[in-house]
Amino acid sequence: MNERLERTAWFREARFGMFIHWGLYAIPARGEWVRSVEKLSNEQYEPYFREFRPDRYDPRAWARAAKAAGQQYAVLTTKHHDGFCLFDSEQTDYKATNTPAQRDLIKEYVEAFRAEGLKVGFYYSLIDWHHDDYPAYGDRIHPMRDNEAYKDRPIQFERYVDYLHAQVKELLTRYGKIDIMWFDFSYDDMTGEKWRATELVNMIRSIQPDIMIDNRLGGHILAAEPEPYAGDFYSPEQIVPPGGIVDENGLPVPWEACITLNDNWGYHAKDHAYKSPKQVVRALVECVSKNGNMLLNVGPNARGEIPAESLRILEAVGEWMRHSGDSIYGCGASSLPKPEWGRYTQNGNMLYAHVFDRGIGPIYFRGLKGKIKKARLLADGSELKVSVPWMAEQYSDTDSGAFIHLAGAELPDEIDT
Ligand code: JFZ
Repeated sequence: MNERLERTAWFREARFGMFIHWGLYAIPARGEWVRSVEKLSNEQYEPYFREFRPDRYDPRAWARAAKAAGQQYAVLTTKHHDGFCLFDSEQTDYKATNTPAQRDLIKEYVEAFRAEGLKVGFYYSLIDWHHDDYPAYGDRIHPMRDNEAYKDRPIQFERYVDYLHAQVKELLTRYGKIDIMWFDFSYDDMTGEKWRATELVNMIRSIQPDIMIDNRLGGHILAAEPEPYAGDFYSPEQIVPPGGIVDENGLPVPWEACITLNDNWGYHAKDHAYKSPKQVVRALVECVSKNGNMLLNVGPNARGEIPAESLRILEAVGEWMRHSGDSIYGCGASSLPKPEWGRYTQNGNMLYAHVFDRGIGPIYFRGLKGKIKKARLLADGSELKVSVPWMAEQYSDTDSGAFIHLAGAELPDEIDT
């Protein structure tokens, strides 16, 4: 087993995590890109720093919600693109301890999630709209890119890279064992060694030898010989990759689809385009059926609470996970082709059939004639009748399939997968 597979072993078993986007942008409540999208100057964004008072911040409640949803790990934004730090960094004054919050919010997060038995990850933005030495012009993602005043501003980019390295070091030395480092993101020529990525990864591994790192420092994670900083897992965003993810040799690469519950990562007061619990469960099943994980996002509000709509979805997903989690944890792709009526996940010789399209009559299992030792309904453990087509021609049964009968079975009704 290579190092990447060793480091990600727990992660590939866990399959389901919570992504948390939280920062000053929760106050304007128009998503985490608000500063860029609306081209807000430092002066216009400044009030949020002075007003940040998350009086309802209770990371134990977040951790309990994650655990009850069946999530086994979490990743929180220690710093997003706006540069604001939720932790007590010595490298900047732009941090939670200098707001009315007056405390290190990362420390409390780590302690709370660990106490619930969840693995802990840090999101850290490579992009920084606040640092004086981050390029502000000629750069497609900076809020000030169209502002002439910023055009010839002299910057010393290496000072920013030093800052980034020093902050990562703080994050990985102060809070004990950290399980995931999630960098975001590289683009254009702002990638790889521009971040002094090999040096950065060597430093990270010297402090936290078992930590997993995502693939957004740049490099080619799918190459036969990836760069040392190419990452341990691939991070598709807002999509479940149709064919899973394989490298140039055709070998599976660990991956994690990050997915929002509505259409924003950061809190957005007017975005009610929430997915249904059923859609979320099916997306999770889809990920696992292709050897992947799902990192499901919540965007707590300015007072520090996960929105009620998000909590309701998490609860319903948790309900499903309680009776059907065995078809997720420790499972991966089946070697059988995708069935017409849904998805397979598999753990050893245990095959899980996720029936998305119940249709009428028994469910047909192509190619499995004589191979099903026993069939049970996962939700309640009750046995199900297995039969073989009695008039094979009638079903054009060239693949020698078998039927499993659901008639009379109590299917979980709320989310009928
Ligand atoms: C980034 C952030 O800009 C966003 O705010 C959020 O944090 C998300 C998880 O990550 O967005 C990206 C990053 C990379 C791609 C797309 C959106 N990409 O590579 O396609």
